Amino acid sequence: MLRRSFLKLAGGGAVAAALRFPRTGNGAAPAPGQGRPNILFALADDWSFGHAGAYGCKWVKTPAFDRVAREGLLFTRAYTPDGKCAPSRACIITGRNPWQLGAAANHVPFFPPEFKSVFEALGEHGYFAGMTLKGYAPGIAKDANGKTRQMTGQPFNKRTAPSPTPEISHNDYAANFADFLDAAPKHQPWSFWYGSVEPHRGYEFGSGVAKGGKKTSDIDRVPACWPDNETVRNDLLDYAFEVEHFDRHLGRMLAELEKRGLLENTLVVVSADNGMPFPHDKGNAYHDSDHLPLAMMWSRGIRKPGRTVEAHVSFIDFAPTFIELAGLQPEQTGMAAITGRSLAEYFATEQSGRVVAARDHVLIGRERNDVGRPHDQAYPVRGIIKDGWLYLHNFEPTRWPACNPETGYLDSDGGPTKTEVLKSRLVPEQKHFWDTCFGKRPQEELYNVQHDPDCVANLAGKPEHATRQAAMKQQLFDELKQQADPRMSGQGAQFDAYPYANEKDRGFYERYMRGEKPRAGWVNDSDFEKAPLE
Ligand SMILES: [Ca+2]
Repeated sequence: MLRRSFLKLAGGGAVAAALRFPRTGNGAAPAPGQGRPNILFALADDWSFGHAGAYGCKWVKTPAFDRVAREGLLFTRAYTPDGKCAPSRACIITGRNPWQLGAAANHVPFFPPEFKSVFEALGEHGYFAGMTLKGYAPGIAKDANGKTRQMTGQPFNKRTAPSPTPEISHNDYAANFADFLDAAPKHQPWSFWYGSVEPHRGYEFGSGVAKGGKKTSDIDRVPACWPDNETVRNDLLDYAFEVEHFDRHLGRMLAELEKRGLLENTLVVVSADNGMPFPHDKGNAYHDSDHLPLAMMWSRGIRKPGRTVEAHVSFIDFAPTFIELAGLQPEQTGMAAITGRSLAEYFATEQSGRVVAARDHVLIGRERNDVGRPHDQAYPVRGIIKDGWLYLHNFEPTRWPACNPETGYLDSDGGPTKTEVLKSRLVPEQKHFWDTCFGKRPQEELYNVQHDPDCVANLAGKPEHATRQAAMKQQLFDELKQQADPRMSGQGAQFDAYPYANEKDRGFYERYMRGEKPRAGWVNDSDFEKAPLE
């Protein structure tokens, strides 16, 4: 069957059936490997929305991402429900929101054995599942018998290569992908999780200029939550240089698929687990924390490539998409009930824009990210993004949002921009940067993210926005109740009680204040304030 007529068949209510059983031209049974699509899931580590050529950015060059968008779909409103590595990845692999995942709502948890991942399910249903470097992490995931789980597939990490800076991984991701393709049985579909650790910190300071050929003047704007100076601009360019490393390996993977004749029937998904590792972004619940780049291509299955999808989509939508493309019913998978909704409805249409009316908002939130508050407590937040507005509800506003100052603000990765913002606390005309990134926050926050994407002007409590604020809170709480969020039934303290899986850092606050020197490798020594702040 020709591609066009297959896609015609795939329209309307027949999407799932048609996508499950694409046939070859002469009506014969599908050729080996040409039935169910392969899945290449490329996940950068800490990359924010907008920082790709396809979104018009000039100082981050991403030809491979741009190609995926051009030959497939570019999403402009894709959000993780939780802007931190482990909980975001938990949402991806389960199709459930963080508040539906018990201990896996937290960063560095003991991942509950009862939640099967979509890649484990695909592996049980005929897929060959592989991965490289960073899969579900950081956290400890064992099955009921104590055996370590491979929740994103079997690892392929043997190949290494010299890295452009000492801070970039030696993993030769693309070569490991080629090894995986060599190992994949020829008559099976496969899934591969490309788990880059770029652009996670640290960075080689000045590498964006020295090695990436960039100029600090290339940056069109510095977000309003940080000082605009050469140090911050260099930090941004060093981040850009690492994004480009991720993208280069993606480009090599696409070329490898093309060479092997596999690109046509591979769904390629490219995104990041959370926003950039800068204060106010990664680990928070602001717009840049959770709003992420996303592009997908699949020559055989996506109609009218080059479309832009403006609907709100959530990372909990990936797992049901993969299940649908694998021709499985959710109940066959053995996974806990999925909250997300398959994105395949965007593949078989010719329309751009929102397409599905129900996708007019997303829910977001956070529980415990890093340790560094008394008793390993979280900074619990829930939020909703709708109609260009972000409403946030902070459940424990007396706590420090980025963790306690005297223990290094551990919820914010150390780096030049964090250091600049911390310095601003002592400079009266700049202290607003510190207040925005690290100061305590009111219970409710409301931002017009179309006009204030950096979320620096909190409009909650303003009479002219009271109706919107109340309506957004109502919808958020109603939906969280439907999803059995423990925060809605007074049981939220359970998230604080789940132990941090890394014993070395558990109870960090009390141990540090007792005079022990536990070492938090992701921040700088200068991040620790000499005394508690009010
Ligand atoms: Ca991350």
